[in-house]
Amino acid sequence: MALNTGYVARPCKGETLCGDVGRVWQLPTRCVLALADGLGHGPHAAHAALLAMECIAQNLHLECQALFAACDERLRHSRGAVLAVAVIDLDSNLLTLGSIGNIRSKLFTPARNVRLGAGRGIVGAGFKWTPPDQVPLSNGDTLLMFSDGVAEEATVQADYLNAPPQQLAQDMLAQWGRHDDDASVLVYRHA
Ligand SMILES: [Mn+2]
Repeated sequence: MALNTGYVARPCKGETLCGDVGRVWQLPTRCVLALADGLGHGPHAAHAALLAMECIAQNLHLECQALFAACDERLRHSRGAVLAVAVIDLDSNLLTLGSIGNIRSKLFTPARNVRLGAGRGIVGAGFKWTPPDQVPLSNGDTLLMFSDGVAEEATVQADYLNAPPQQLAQDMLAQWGRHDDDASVLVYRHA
């Protein structure tokens, strides 16, 4: 993980493979973060989430909608997954956040906390596309993406937002994570 990102995932109790998978790609002018939660638990859930990551890795040049369409096609014969993808354009400082299903994405800035990503459905089972959110970022803004194995109301105290992203991810999981579902947290701090 790069210095300005953090990631942690743990399988639900009784499983060894985690059905939540997150990845970060640092490109010359963009940073791409993705978090997928394969339906259910165990190897089949992990397989679906890994297929999504593989598909994104091979299609990083695509626009958000086309990227989700490619993932939907790739996951057609899998369990399916919920998926959120954040693209940060490092020239324009613009965050584009596409999401299908219940990966939670929250942006913390000094002025406000914003919940992003409203698309419903399952990647691999077809879905009605919902246009991505677009938000300009300032230095220090922190994006948290987490699966439903972490409490929906999970939040970060303002005075804690400067903590290193990896520590933030670990502490979030420790404080808000459930043990009866796969749980994962992906953090990005804009710099
Ligand atoms: Mn889950």
